[in-house]
Amino acid sequence: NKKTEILDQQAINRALTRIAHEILEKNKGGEDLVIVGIKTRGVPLAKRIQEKIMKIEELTLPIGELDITLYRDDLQKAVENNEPEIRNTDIPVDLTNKKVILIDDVLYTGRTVRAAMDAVMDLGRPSQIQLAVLVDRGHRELPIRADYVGKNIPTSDKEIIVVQLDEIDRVDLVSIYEK
Ligand code: 3GP
Ligand code: 5GP
Ligand code: MG
Repeated sequence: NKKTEILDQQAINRALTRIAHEILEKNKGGEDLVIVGIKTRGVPLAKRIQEKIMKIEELTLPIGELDITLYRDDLQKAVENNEPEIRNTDIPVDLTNKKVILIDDVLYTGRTVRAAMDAVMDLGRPSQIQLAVLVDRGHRELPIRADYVGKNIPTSDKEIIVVQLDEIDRVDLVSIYEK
C-alpha cells in the first residue's frame, strides 16, 4: 500500500484561492451565484471557497449542500451498475435564474455530478450549472467535465485518491494510494 503525497495544506489552499478567482473571473463577479457542496468533503471545500470569495469581493454567496451516496458494495470494486442516489438536499435559496457552482472533492466517473445536476434541476431552474473539483482523477463514463480543477491527477484504476480536510480529518492532505 504505497502512498504518495500530492497536495499539502499550502498547495490545497493555493488551488482553492485560484479557483475562487477563476469563478469570479468567469462569472464577471459573484452576482447570482449559489455555491453547492457535495457531501462529505465537498461541503468544507464549498465553505472555504465561499470564504475566499467573501474576502476578495466582500460578497457572501448563499451556500447549500447535497448528500449523494453511492451504494457500491465495495468502493474498491469497479463502478458497474451502481448509480449514485440523492439522500438529502439542503439548499436554502431559490435557484431560479441562479448560477449554481457544484463543488466536490474528486471527479471520477461523473455519475455523482450527474445525480447532483438532476437534484439541482428538480429544485428550480438555474440559468447555469458549473462544476469545481479539488481533484480530477480521470476515468469519466459520462460526458462531464469540471469548469475549475484544483489538480488533474491521472490515475490507474488500481489507485485511489485520498482527500483529507482539516474540518473532517484534522489534516489537509491529498495523497494517492495503490490498492
Ligand atoms: P467524501 O464523502 O468526502 O467524498 O464515499 C465515502 C468516501 O470514500 C468519500 O468521501 C471518498 O473520499 C472516499 N472514496 C475513495 N474512493 C472512492 C470511490 O471510488 N468512490 C467513492 N464514492 N468514494 C471514494
Ligand atoms: P464519480 O461519481 O465521479 O465516479 O465519483 C465522484 C465521487 O466519488 C466524489 O464525491 C468522490 O468523493 C468519490 N470518489 C471517486 N473516486 C475517488 C477517489 O479516488 N478518491 C476519493 N477521495 N473520492 C473518490
Ligand atoms: Mg466526495
